[in-house]
Amino acid sequence: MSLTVFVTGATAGFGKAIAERLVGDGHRVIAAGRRAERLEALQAALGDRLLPFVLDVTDTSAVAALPSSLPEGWREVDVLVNNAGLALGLDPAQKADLRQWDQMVATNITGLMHMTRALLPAMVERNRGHVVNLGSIAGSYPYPGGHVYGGTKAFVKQFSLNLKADLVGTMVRVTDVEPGLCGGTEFSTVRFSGDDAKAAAVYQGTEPLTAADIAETVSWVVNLPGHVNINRVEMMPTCQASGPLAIKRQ
Ligand code: NDP
Ligand code: 8X3
Repeated sequence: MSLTVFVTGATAGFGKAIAERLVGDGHRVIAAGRRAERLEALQAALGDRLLPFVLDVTDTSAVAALPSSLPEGWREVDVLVNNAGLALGLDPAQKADLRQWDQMVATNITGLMHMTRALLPAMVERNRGHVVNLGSIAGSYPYPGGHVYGGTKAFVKQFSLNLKADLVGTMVRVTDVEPGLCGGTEFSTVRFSGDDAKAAAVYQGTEPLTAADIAETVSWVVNLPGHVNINRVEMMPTCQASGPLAIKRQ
């Protein structure tokens, strides 16, 4: 069955790989993001089963106008992949930039929340749908400098579980995909404000997850039969593990 899938943050990284994979699976994808030229390039590569849609998820009016602002034939969204998100900075909380905290909350929490609220009612009405959220291991395990980023992903995890509680009795599914270290995306370049050397050092000497691994997971959860709901998928590269609790000894 061919689904209509709305992917936020499809101009790079996971979102782009998810769009490519789902079009390859035979679905239609609304690829959203702020960089129009990237979306147009994606359509040029993938064809008419991909609709480029310029959207900033922090623009609450533009998000509230969904799904009516979509072109005719694209308004019945079966699957929403809330992927747009970012981490900014790695300084300790006492030195962090408050504007960066606000931007992470606006994107990773408010944007995801508003996108869901805009598209969920029609899914419930049709008694068919799926919300796939991009959480992170940072939502379960703390690390120095993770403060607000980890907090936003803890929100994504709990929001996903709570959505599921509200949707029991409908055929609308909810999944939180929670990856760990993943290379080859713009995530660390964005986190370190364009400092490519600092970004590359994050992955040095590791074999991290790839965007294709995440896309395969999203493809798996979306293409399962409708009665199967994968609640959470926590995934790490084999070279990563959760660390011990910190103890400062005298
Ligand atoms: P990238 O930086 O490569 O991609 C992020 C995407 O989000 C871009 O397409 C960007 O598009 C989009 N985006 C950012 N802000 C907005 C906004 N306000 N409105 C619309 N789109 C926006 O990151 P990844 O692909 O690595 O990460 C994707 C998701 O996965 C994020 O939620 C991230 O937190 C999460 N994640 C990443 C991990 C990793 O190690 N890479 C691990 C675990 C989770 P544009 O700038 O064009 O708008
Ligand atoms: C991205 C993974 O460990 O950099 O969510 O927070 S991490």
